[in-house]
Order: sequence, then C-alpha cells, then structure tokens
Amino acid sequence: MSHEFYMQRCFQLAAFGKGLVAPNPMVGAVLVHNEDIIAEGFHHKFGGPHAEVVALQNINDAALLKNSILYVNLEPCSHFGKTPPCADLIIEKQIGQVVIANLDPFPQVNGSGIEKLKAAGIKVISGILEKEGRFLNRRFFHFHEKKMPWVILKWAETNDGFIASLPENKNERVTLISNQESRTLVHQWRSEESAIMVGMNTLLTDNPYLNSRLVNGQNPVRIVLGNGNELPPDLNIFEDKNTSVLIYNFSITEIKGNAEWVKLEKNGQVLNQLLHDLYKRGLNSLIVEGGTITLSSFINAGLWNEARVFKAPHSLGSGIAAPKLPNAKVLTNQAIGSDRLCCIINTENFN
Ligand code: AOF
Ligand code: ZN
Repeated sequence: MSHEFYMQRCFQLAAFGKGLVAPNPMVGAVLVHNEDIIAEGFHHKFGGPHAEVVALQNINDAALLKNSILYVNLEPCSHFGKTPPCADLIIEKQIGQVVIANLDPFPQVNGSGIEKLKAAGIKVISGILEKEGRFLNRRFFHFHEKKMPWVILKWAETNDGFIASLPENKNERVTLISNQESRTLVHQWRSEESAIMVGMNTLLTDNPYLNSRLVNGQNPVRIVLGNGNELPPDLNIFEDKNTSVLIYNFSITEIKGNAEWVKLEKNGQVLNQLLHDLYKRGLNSLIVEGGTITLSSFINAGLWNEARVFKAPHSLGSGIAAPKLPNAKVLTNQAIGSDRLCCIINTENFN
C-alpha cells in the first residue's frame, strides 16, 4: 500500500474530531507494520490526548514499533501544551519512521517536531497529500497564518434570486426559503463551527436562536455587529445562558451574564477588527448567516473563505436580493431533497 493510502485513513480518523477539537486541528494517526495497520487513533476533543498518543495506547505488541511506520496528518508536536510533546513519546517508543501530511503552523511547533525526530535518528517524510490535509484543517491553518477565523457565508435563495420577502410583504415572521432537510444540515454545520453571526436587521426581524437545536452538538458563540446597547434583553440569542453572545459595537465595553459588549474603532476596518478579536479569543471559524447587507460586507472586504448557498425550487417574484460572489470556484453542487446546495470556495484565500 502507498503512503497516500494510509494518509487517507489518517484523514478519515481525524474527521471524527470535527466540531469537538477546535481551535486545535483534526488529527488522525495510524501505525503500520509490514503493510498491516496495527493501531489507530485520533484527537477526540480539545484538551484531550493527541492522535499519536491514542494510537500508541491502542497497540498490542510494543516490540513491533521499531519496524513500524507512524502515519499522522500533522507534524507531531514538540511543545508542552495541555499535553506533553508527541515527538518525545515517538522517540521514547523507538518508532522507526514517521510520515506526515502537513507541518504544524503553530508557532511553538512549526518544524521543530520534525527536527526533534530527525535528530533522534527517525526517518521522516513530509508533504504526503499536503493539499488535502490543508483542506481538512483549513480553519486551523487560516487561523494561525492569517490570525483570523475561517469565514463561511451561508444563505438560502429562491430560484429567482431572493433571500427574503420585502418587509412590507412579510405575512409571517420569517419567510422560510429552504426545506427542513437543508435547515437540519445548517444546524449540523453550526455545531461544527466556533462562532455564528447575523446582521442587526436579521437579528431584530427574525429573532433567531442561532443554536444547533436540530442536531446533537455544540452551540457556536453568537456574534452580532451593530448598536448593541439598544438590544431588547428578551431576544432569543440571550436565552441559552451557557453560550456566549459577543456584541461588537462602537460605544461600550461591558459584560452582563453570558453577553459581552466589545467596542470597536469606528474609523478602522470594522470586519478586520472583529475577526482579529475572534482570533484573540481562540475562535477559529465563523459562519455568517445573513442578511444580504452583512454577507455583502464580508464579500466586499474580501474577508470570506467559503460560501454554502441553498437554491430552493420556488420563486418569490420580489424581495431582498441574494448577495453576489466574485473569485469563486464551485466545489460541489448537490441535491438536498428538493433544494440544491452549492458549496463555493474563495480562490483568493485558498487554492
Ligand atoms: C499533535 N497531535 O493530535 C494534535 C496536535 O494544548 P495541546 O497540548 O492539546 O496542544 C495543541 C497544539 O498541538 C495545537 O495547536 C497543534 O499545534 C498541536 N496539535 N499535535 O502532535 C495531535 N491535535
Ligand atoms: Zn502532540
């Protein structure tokens, strides 16, 4: 079997940590002896043992390690974080060879894990399925390299290009565009991202909960941008006291219960400031769910990475127009029941 085969298995294992390990990367590890997989592991949750440690715990015959290859999609760490360095453990266990997809961009590791292994006489090969590994951990790489979270834009539009009815035509509180299956999928996505944001208009007209209630998963931190000091205290976003709400505004800095008001500079680049503040809080991904003004402000500033657009089979005739995307490459276009889901990547920020 090829290095690529075992690395694919690392990616599969790593993906079990989706939504549970952020802001850490998703990492999987496979121990191979004479082409047989003798143990596997992955990083299960933030603060928990790293993938290599779990794989080594699952080994039955330690005598095989000397002639084994450890496949791991991220360079083994060399720092003391919440857990001791994996590189030291690999050296101690006398594993013969290590094969890696990506170097760790985390400043405290960044090549020193590989150096440590090589200095101990371990053969190291890196760069196997490097691009696929970067895509799997795109949030983590973007977070460390750009010092801001990976931004996902999401909206649902009708087949005539509207995301909502005009306010005067609204006969119910929220006009539902996409189907139930699509909305459940969105809750799954919410559970996989660190933070979620909507604009002030959407917040006040739709009064959303912005949680993952349709699936079994974590709730993202809720983000709002606007004159937050005027928010009604009984909004649904304030209901769940276990999830934080960050209200970025231009006048006050304050903490009240689960809500924090964060003051931004009016004259600076507002979204840059907001995203950098999310970085400082360790939030490595943000899903932006509307409305058009908020989505377009991310698009116009070039501060978006992915877009997930649902197209419903019905039309509205008039309404609020959907945003327009430049520099985009369609990754997938699939049916979700009667809707179509188009996943797009910003080629300016990822290639
Ligand atoms: C690995 N294997 O499975 C992961 C690694 O706070 P800690 O101790 O969990 O360290 C977190 C950092 O370790 C994280 O930012 C990244 O650089 C690396 N993650 N390294 O060798 C793993 N998850
Ligand atoms: Zn480690």
